[in-house]
Amino acid sequence: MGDRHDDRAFRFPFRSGAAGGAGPPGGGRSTERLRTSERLPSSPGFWRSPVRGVRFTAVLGMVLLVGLTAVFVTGLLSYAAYNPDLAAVNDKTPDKGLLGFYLFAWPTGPHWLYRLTQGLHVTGGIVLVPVLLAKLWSVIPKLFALPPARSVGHALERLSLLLLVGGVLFEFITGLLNIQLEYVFPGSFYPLHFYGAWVFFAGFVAHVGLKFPRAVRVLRGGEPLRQEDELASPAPDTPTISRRGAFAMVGAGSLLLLATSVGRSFDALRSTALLTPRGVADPGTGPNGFQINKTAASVRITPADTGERWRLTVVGPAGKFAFTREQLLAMAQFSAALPIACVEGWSTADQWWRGVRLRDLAALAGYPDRPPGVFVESVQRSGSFRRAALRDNQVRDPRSLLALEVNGETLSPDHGYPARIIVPAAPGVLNTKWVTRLTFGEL
Ligand SMILES: Nc1nc2c(c(=O)[nH]1)N[C@H]1C(S)=C(S)[C@@H](COP(=O)(O)O)O[C@H]1N2
Ligand SMILES: [Mo]
Repeated sequence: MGDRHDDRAFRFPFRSGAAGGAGPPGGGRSTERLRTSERLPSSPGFWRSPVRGVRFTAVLGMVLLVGLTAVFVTGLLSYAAYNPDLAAVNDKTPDKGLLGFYLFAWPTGPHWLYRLTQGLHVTGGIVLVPVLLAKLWSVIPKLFALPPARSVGHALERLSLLLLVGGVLFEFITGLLNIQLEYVFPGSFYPLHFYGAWVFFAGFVAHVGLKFPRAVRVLRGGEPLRQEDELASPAPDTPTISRRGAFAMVGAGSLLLLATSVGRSFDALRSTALLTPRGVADPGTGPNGFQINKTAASVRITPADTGERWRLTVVGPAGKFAFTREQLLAMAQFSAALPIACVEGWSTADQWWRGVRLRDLAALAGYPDRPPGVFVESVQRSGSFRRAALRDNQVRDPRSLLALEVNGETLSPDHGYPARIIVPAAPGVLNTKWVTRLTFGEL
């Protein structure tokens, strides 16, 4: 092994100054020193792929500029859709302070809004993995370049890279773990992914500010001279793949991931979503035969909890009222075609829900005109999604239901029998199953 490296050092003698001034430490000129330095990743001659170069990096950088921006923005939207500014039950990051500056009242239309934004967020993130890995690979010589900092400016730049690279890897790893395994985190996934996103974004903005003009110049101009290309190896190996071939490989990797991921958002393609383990329970066929997040059994809901003794309690200024399922079925029934769209990125086509409008229940509770928000509780005893708060605009929407039936059949136990919430454009988390109590009022 040592022989091979020696050989290489002789064939491509390293000349300091030829490649961005990262000379051997101490300026050693003896053959002995050169040999040692060539073996270290801090030497530009150590990195020999002829594919590396500023053009390769600039192209990938531009793809990531667009792609990661889209993933970041849809991520912020996803967080807003949880209504964390509404009530403590919805808020997984009570210490977010200024970082929550952008939160807004999540709308109820178009009814597929969250299905779209979260599908883009998750599938987009998955598809960008090969591009991200290729981009990191393309600049890896710089990670080892010596001296670690040439100036204060350079030191600051490298610090921003730490935020950027650390942040982006952290976000991808936590995101992928969450959609694959769920709940492998110490505490909640949300604060990790939310705060991590802002750390990443700070580094991202700094990096784009520093590199964008150069990337544009590189992409506009022709192939740069080797001396001007600090990412090109000063001692390139014989090519085994062209640069175009390398792009094709990255693109093919992304397409493969896309092909095995988009199915999570479309019923007809569900079986192609090989990378989606969301098949906790086989939903079976028939009216209730669509994706199930958690089964009743998995959150320890027994038939006794939802049987004869079950009541829906409605609370408001008019008092406290309890209804059996039969009484609810005797009220005016309304229908709405709405999907389930989970934070994990999967969603269903529109299902045909039928039940009592939330605004009618609000009227019963004492809000006949402008209904306020509602605090929803299920019979589930533990778990973070057993309760949720909904906004006034969500209660007001005539499509927001306490559903009793789906696709013309009684709700199955796993889809929330005896009654569940369904709200247009809301994330799955807010569509509480096995509901037993609705408290209307300012939250
Ligand atoms: N009580 C209760 N309701 C719940 C949940 C839960 O864990 N407990 N999970 C939510 C989540 S995360 C989703 S995506 C939807 C899924 O609904 P489905 O299983 O009917 O498709 O239910 C929501 N309602
Ligand atoms: Mo979900």
